[in-house]
Amino acid sequence: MSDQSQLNENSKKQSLDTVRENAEKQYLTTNQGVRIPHTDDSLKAGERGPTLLEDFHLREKIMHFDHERIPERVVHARGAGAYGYFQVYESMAEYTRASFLQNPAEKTPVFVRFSTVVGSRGSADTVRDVRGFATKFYTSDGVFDLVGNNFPIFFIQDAIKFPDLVHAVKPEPDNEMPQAATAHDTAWDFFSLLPEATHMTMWLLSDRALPRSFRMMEGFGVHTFRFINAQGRARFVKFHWKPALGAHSMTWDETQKMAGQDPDWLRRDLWEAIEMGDYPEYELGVQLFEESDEFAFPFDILDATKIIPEELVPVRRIGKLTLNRNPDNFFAETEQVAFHPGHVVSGIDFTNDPLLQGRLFSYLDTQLIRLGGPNFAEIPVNRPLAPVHNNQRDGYMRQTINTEKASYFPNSLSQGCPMLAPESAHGYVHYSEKINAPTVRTRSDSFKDYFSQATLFWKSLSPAEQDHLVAAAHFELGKVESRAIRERMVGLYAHVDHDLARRIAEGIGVNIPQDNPRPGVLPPQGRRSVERSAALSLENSAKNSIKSRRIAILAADGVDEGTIQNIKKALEERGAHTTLIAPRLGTIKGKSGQELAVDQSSPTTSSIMYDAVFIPNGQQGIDQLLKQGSARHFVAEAYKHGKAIAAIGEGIELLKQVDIPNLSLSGTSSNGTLVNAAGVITAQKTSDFQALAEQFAQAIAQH
Ligand code: HDD
Repeated sequence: MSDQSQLNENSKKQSLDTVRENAEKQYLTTNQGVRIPHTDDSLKAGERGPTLLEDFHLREKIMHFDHERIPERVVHARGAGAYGYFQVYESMAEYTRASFLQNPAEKTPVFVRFSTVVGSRGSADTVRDVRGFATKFYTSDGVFDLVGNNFPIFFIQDAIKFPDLVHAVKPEPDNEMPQAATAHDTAWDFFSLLPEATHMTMWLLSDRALPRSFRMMEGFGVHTFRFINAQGRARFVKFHWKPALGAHSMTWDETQKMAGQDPDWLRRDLWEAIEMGDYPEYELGVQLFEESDEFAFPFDILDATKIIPEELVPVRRIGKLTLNRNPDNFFAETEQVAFHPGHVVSGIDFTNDPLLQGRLFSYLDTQLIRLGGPNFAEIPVNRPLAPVHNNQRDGYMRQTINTEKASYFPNSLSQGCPMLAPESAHGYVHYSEKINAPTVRTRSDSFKDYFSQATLFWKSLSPAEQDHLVAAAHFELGKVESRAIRERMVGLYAHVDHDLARRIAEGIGVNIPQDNPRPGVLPPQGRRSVERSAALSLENSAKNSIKSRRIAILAADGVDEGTIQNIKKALEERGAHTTLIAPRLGTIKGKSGQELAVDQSSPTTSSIMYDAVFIPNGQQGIDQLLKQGSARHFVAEAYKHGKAIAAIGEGIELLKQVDIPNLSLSGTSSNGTLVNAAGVITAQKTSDFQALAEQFAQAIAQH
């Protein structure tokens, strides 16, 4: 039975204390606890003789090592996780009886795992891909898993197509290439033959597939679920995660370079942010609507390839997720965490979305092969905080020691326990939906409008986002060898928007097919719909803060240390982090002789790892930087990627030496600074520093 007062933010952490191990001041032992005095040589018959079978320490050490690996997840293999808590803003009792959505004073512990989908465990973080956003709520009524993505829709409408989808997008079977990429023939062959995937491919080609950070990424439950309140009344609900820092992306060029320079970029960003106390935050949003509105929209609410535009059903923000603790052990926690959309709690229920229904089957299966048996719920990270009592027994790696004689129900030997929980004791009662229908293997016509929402997405993007999407299509489809596949894809995009198809076709050597019948059906007329949706464009995302942004300060012996201290102070006061980059590690000497500690040497870092660049004054220092190709490259590359750049005094000289077309560096505004349209800010005089710092911060916030 649940007792909410027992749970708090630290409940999960405390529950893990019993299994945490720390070897500080302890002796080395075998797994049987036998102390070991020597672990560098095996037991031999003579110094140069054969190794002996009786060396149990050697045998055990090698045996364990030989079995360290488990199968990686068939999809979402690469990921990073963190613990935190969720807190609802006000009671949602009117809509749901879910215990963790009742009491604003209660903090429900959570574990979140972010992931890429296609790549294997060792692949790069910044590839073009969907990102997983899976949240495990350890509620007082049991575990609720919200297993979502950073896109609000999916490729396919029915789970039976999932193996086909994954086979198509994974590396090709003959040579296992390319890794973590959809830019190849089998992926686009499949998409080109499956019009229902067209909407999702547009998201995949958009900047959404290149998040700047897991902390700057939206999340979506994708399917329509149900909320059920204590009176048994149901409403439909769609789940959203809205990041406090807004949703932001990298450029394609940055992500490609990052895949080589720091393949762990997103994982590292999450880890470091938590270590530095920049706790990632996301608001939980819900789109709630009445059951009577099931057929109010021009699309089917059971079709996972459709969004419900926020203009039709607004997103109500109902609570906040805060991630504040990194795991202690990647394998034990992040690798062994097992999510399942079927892990729901009283007050949350499913709908007949055929993609969701298939998922309910799949996730338990996959844990059996991945984690080696049916007892994976006993792995510490997976254990609910709500008590577990049932008649399930045995199996590989069973941890629980059940002490009752009876492991069946009904029984009298254990006084009928564990006893059945009525609804009043938070027993999970399934929503009772009346179904009277023939058995069919078919797709409802209401799922067959494949293009309207792809058009909505395209029209809602800003011109710059549209350009990026077209460029991404040139890359992805440019890698497709089969001309017929490229042509079919352009044929599908022609049904989304003719201009889009024409622009894509131009870059991939094909024409829009002449004979191009539109597959599917047109949407029903006269229902509530929208032409554009502001929430679909990243340009409308929050741009009011530079919190946790990374700013590079380029420096060398002879720069003005006063300016460096001032810019560090000005940016750090606003929550950003600065990195002093110099030609070598150690310290540099400022123009007044003061020593400054160098954070990174130029060979070990690059502009793609920063959100903005600052170039200080100080003639000698700038002269030194000018001699360095790497400093010029740093600034030129930052400019190319649209980063904010600020230079003061002699620092402007470095900007002038960088080949930046059409960049005017002459003239000043009334406050002494010059703000260039492309986010370059300069001030000739150090007395104008304050105005420069203010404008620099504003430019960084614009992303
Ligand atoms: Fe899935 C993992 C999200 C459709 C079968 N999925 C997985 C993860 C996420 C999603 C975030 C990683 C969880 C973790 O971090 O451990 N999946 C989705 C979303 C979908 C979706 C948002 C559509 C709306 N998935 C989907 C379908 C099927 C699966 C239709 C099968 C019928 N998914 C799996 C899986 C995985 C998985 C094979 C691999 C590892 C795992 O489950 O634990 O069972």
